[in-house]
Amino acid sequence: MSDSTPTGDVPQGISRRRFIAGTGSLLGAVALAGRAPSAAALDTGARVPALVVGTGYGGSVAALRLAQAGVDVHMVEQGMAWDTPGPDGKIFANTTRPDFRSYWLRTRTKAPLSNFLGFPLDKDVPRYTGILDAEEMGGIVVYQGRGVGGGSLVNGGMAVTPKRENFAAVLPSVDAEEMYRTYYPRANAGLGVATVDPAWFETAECYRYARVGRKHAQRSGFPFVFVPDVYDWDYMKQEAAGTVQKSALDGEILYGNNAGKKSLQKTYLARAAATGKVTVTPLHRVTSVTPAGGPGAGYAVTMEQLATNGDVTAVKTVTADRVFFAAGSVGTSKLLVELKATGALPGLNDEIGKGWGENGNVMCGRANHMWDPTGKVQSSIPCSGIDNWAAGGAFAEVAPLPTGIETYASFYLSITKNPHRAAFSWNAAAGRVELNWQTAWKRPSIDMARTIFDRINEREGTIYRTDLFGTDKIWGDHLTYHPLGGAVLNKATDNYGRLHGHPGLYVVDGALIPGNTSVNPFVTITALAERNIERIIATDL
Ligand code: FAE
Repeated sequence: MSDSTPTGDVPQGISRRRFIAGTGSLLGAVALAGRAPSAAALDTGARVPALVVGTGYGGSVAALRLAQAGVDVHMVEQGMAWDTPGPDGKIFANTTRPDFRSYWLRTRTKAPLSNFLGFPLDKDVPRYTGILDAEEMGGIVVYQGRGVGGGSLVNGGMAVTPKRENFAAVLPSVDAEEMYRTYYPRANAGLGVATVDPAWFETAECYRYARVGRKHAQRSGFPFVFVPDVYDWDYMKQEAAGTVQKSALDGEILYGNNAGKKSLQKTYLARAAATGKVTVTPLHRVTSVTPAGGPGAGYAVTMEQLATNGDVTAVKTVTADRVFFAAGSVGTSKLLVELKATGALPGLNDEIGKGWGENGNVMCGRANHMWDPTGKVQSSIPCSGIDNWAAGGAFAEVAPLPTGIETYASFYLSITKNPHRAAFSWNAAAGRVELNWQTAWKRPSIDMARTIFDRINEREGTIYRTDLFGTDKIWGDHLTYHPLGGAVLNKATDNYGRLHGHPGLYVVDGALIPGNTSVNPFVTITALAERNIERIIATDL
């Protein structure tokens, strides 16, 4: 779940110092400017050497590394730049007070937790190119970030490297040794990943919920692990001390974070901007990519310019020598499936659109006893998890429930070894791409999550909450935060993301990963992009 000025309403000098303190020398001085590439209009008829569709993790890595190799890069992003404060002086809306900035072209909010204590939480909002997309397709709601920075604008920043023994199931064709030696460390450094200070954790009121989560996990015999994050932990300590504007401790996460989170705008995109070779065109949606002529002529890329109410105000076509698809698992898959089916990219193979999964996401809450309060003020940034992957197929993030009141609730997002994979297909009559995910396919995920929470409930004498996802509904099984796949590595592409059939077209985002990463996915998406772009630069340019 961030911005070109590090905060919306904190004086810039203060926030920049905090940011420097939290990132150290890791990212280099350029990143500390915290500035995304300048926005520039791309006009019809322009010719660019490299065009990147989307500005999330895969796109940001590709843009930075191409620019460092001397290539001029143009990034096209359908969402907003998120660099201008709204009427309240802040760039992003608070999680508890969604407004026009919060949702992508919806007239009613669609909060992942739809209810609380029996009351529905959703409300009407003006239709706007807001930051969080709740895309409903094929029996599942797929949450995604929209704007310069992609998912890094809205996510919890949990930066988890999968266990080495699970890696073969994540990316079977990739040399694990190389990933763990070179590309995971490179991704973690580039993202500014760090772990909470364990001594501070023990006393911080805002992590009471995580300590309760640990106690319950350990009493039932489950391994409890600290999980790294891209939040500036030093800034959070100062939030707790009351010396800076509160962000994580004001519950900011889902609709953007106005201070301490190191989104891509502060890391990869800031470094890309500092090369002087990367520009971004926000509020433009790529709709077509097709060969511009004979071999070597590049690709004609068509895009729609969007007004903030979603209306199309112009259609533009430019030519790009190379196109990097980085529109996210769903965005890239939808584009490629349509372009193959409609004949714009006839050389794509039959793997396009296949191998999509939701990282086995399922949520639940538990009702604790009165002697186990989880805290009125909870940091919106999770820092820990329960690892029952090997024994029960579930890794559960100990998640916050930052409501501002004492709820006595423990809340979890589980990532499970769900075996089901869906496919995208083109519905010609309706003129849209569809996904054949089945609601019932979440059953294995629920069973796997229960390997943890049934046992904890039994040990603690507690019960599941039934009021968070409706009335009398335990499981948040209707959604995912982690869409993966649809243009799987070494199937739809070669082993480095080159699309079959069309030289000069590449996939660099979460679409490459076949449905599951066993943990939260963005470090793996980043590391894989680092691996692939290094090879592409060495051999294709
Ligand atoms: P992504 O970041 O989604 O970027 C794609 C970009 O392309 C977006 O900005 C789109 O607006 C843009 N786009 C799409 N279509 C077009 C088009 N046609 N033309 C132009 N632009 C387009 O892709 N992961 C973790 O590892 N840890 C977490 O703690 C975590 N928490 C999450 C919490 C929430 C609420 C959500 C929604 C996600 C969370 N994730 C988390 C998932 C993570 O953000 C996601 O895997 C990555 O952002 C995916 O990266 P990609 O580069 O694939």
